[in-house]
This record gives sequence, structure tokens and C-alpha cells, in this order.
Amino acid sequence: MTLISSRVYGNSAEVGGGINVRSDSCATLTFSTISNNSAKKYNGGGLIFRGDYLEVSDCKIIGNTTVLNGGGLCLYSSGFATIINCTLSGNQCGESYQGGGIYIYNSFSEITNTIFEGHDNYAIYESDSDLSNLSHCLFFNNPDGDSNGNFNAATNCVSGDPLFVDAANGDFHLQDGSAAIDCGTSISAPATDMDGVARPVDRYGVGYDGENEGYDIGAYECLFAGIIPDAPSDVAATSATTQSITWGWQDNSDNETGFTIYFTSGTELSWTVADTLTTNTTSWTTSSLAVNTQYTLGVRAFNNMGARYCAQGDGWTLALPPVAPTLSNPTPFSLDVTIGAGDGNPAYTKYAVYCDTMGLWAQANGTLGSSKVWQTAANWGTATISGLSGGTLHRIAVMARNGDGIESALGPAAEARTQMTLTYNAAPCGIIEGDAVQWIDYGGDGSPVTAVPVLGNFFVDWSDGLTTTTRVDTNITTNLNFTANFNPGVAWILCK
Ligand SMILES: [Ca+2]
Ligand SMILES: [Ca+2]
Ligand SMILES: [Ca+2]
Repeated sequence: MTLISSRVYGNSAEVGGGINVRSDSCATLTFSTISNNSAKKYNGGGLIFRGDYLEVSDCKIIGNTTVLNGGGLCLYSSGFATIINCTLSGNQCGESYQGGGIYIYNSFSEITNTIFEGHDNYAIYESDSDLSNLSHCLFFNNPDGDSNGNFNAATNCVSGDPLFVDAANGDFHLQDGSAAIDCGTSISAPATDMDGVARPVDRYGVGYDGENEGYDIGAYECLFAGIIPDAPSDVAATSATTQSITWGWQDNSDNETGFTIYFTSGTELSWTVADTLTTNTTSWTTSSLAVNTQYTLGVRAFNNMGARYCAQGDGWTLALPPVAPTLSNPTPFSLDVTIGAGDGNPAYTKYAVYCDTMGLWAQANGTLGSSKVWQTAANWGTATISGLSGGTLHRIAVMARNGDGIESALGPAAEARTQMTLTYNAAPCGIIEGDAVQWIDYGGDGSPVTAVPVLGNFFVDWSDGLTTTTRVDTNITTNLNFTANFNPGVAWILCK
């Protein structure tokens, strides 16, 4: 089951007042509110989970009730549940039962970056020991205790007023000064909050400060509108050479002190500051880069109050034009092509092979076509390009493209001549002894052939006027075709 941007409100059932996820099931809930549901006979006011895998993120679970255990949620003999960046408030279990917010029985769970406010009989109650991890959660106003302590780990949790904007009327956004601000972890945190606001917004001097810090606990990230600069957007490479990339972005703030630049190869942004730029800067160039390589740029706008998330974009340097290929093994209709080594491009660079004389591109199977086919040099290997005209000096060149699909110029062409065909035919009443069809390199010599008449007939001449029965053609520079003629002798009628 997947529940996105939904509201489950005011339902009742014997078990699992709002949602009942039964065994052998999985469920994902995000951007959703489960409120004012009630379980009239058993566990799980808002939701009971007895399946294999549950993920609840960026959700509000508010004011649900049950007569037994788990006012908000009940995890009951289930597989694994992960609950992250949720806000639980005012859920209630039955009197003399446990877990106003969450009740966990014989289940594994990971509960992170979540607010528990206004629950009695423990905000979280785990009936077993050491099956669940609890970290970076906020507890406030849970009179019987935050948890019964049976957690495998409970780390980095905080106490304090979340300062909801207006909980009584269902507004669980955080106000400036909330104890939830910047006390969450970035690990596994959803990229946006329940409103779709990108995390994190780091308020300097509050909670965790620094790069990739400032994640709030709960379903909402506190925005500090007008205080902390809005993040830039549209980070992208605007131009590139084989060794440099110029980046651009949109400056969305009018209150920034400057921009912090992060730069790395690959797509995983390493949180190392590469540069700091002044107000209203919208471009940055970096050089001395590797050829045909992907890089990522991150940009944060900051002032003395803080910074929002890091906007990111990636781009590629260009591929170098290839060197000339190596041509070998000519036949009258094909050449073998090997892409030249040492052009300076990385091995994952893709190439297309162009036959200048035919005006066509090599296809993956070696035939020629009008469209480019891109493969690495290793994938091309030694490709036999067929469909070439015989006895022709062919020019073959190679083009490279980078990982972003930007093509280089064609490299220099290599030249090689396809072979010539030397063909000997016999007119009626005779045969050819020797190789009647010969493939000859340009300027090469053929092997001897002899015109032999059928018994009772006589050899006359070859079609080029030669009268010796045996001939050897030499210094072949074009396709040649000769026919041996025989006389109409006694047996002519028979053999015709
Ligand atoms: Ca902070
Ligand atoms: Ca924050
Ligand atoms: Ca600005």
C-alpha cells in the first residue's frame, strides 16, 4: 500500500482505527495526515502494522485513540518499520495500557527525526527489549515518560517545546525558537518536508551548524522567511571545454552575504568548500579538469543567520577528437577498423566511425548506415566495415562524444584501399583452370589461369585480344574481367 499526500480522518474500527496493514503486506506513507481515528476494541488508534515492511515519513499522526495499546501507531509482530520526520501529537491509548504515541510489540523499528508531544502512558512503549533504534527525536509534555527505555539505542534525542504555530487548530509548523530546529540528522532524512520545502535550512547558532546540517525534527522544516536567504536554483554547466566548465545558477535571494561553492568529480557532492563568492554572483569557472569527466557543483546562499540547502547540478568536460583509426585486412568490399589508442579520452568514451568516401556511418554489425552508432573503443574492437566499394581508396575517421552526449569534431582520417577483383570467365566449349575469381591488392599481381577447350574444340582468344591460353595479369589497379573464347569446332553444337 502506498499513501501519498492523503488524509485519513475520523474513522473507527475494532483494530487499527485509521489503517490496518495486515500480515504479508508492505506500506509506505508520506506527506499524509492520520488524525482523529479510533480503535474501539483492540490496538492501534491511527494505524496498526502487522506486515513485513512499513515506511512512514513526512507524516502527521494526531489525536488518534485506542482502548488498548498504541494510540497513534501499533507495530505488532511485524517486520521492519522506519518512521522518520513525523510529528505525533495528542494520541491516546487506553487507560492502564501503554504507548500513547507508539506501541511496539515483537517488531523491529527505526524511529528518527520525529516529534512526540502530548502523550501519556509513555510516548513510545516497547514491550520487548533491544529490537528498535531511536535517534534524533524530540519529546515534550509526555507526563508518564518519553519511553519505557527498552530501546537498543536511543541517541541524540532532545527535550523541549516544539513551539507549534497553532496545534489546537492543526497547524504543526515550527516557530522560531522551537526545540526541534536543526536537531535532526541528515541520514535518511527526506529531501523535502511535508510542504515540499527542501531540507535543510540551517539557522546558524541553533542546533547543528555547518554543511549538510540543520535538519529539523518533525514533518516541517522551519523556514525563517526573509531571514535566511532563499537557496539558488538551476545550477548547471553553461559551457565546457575539454579542461574546464563554466557553471551558472539563478540567484533567488536579496539578503545573501555571498555564495558558498562546493565542487567535486562524480555526482556525490563532497562537502568541501571550493570557493566563496560575493553577493549576486551567478557564475563560476573551474579549469585544469580531466577530459570527458563528470563534475558536480553545489551552491548555497548564506548570510550571518544561516543558509538553506545546497542547490546542485552536474556537467561534463568535452571529449577530445579521436586520433586516426588503424585500417587493415582489405577485401573487395570491406576493411577492418580499429579505433586508435592514445587520444587522451577515458576508456568509457564512446565513438562513432565515419566512412568519408561513402558518406555513411558504421553500424554495430559493421554495415553502413545514415545514423551514428556510439560504442566504446573496447566494444567496437576490430570492426569489419562492409558494404564498401571495391578498388577504392577509402577515408575513415572517428568521432568521440562525452558523457553528456556532446560530440567532438571528427578526428583525422586514415586511408586504405579495398581490394580489386580479377574475374576470368569461359565462353561455351571451354573452362578456366586456375582461380577464376581473384582478390588482388592495389598494384598486385594475379595468379596464372589457363583457358582449356572442351575436347573437339579450340581456344581462340581472350576478350582483351590475348591469344595465349595461359595468362598472368600483373600490376592490377582496377577491377578486371576477361572471357576466354572458343571456336565453333566439330563439337560446338554439342557444347553450346
Ligand atoms: Ca544550525
Ligand atoms: Ca533547520
Ligand atoms: Ca542576490
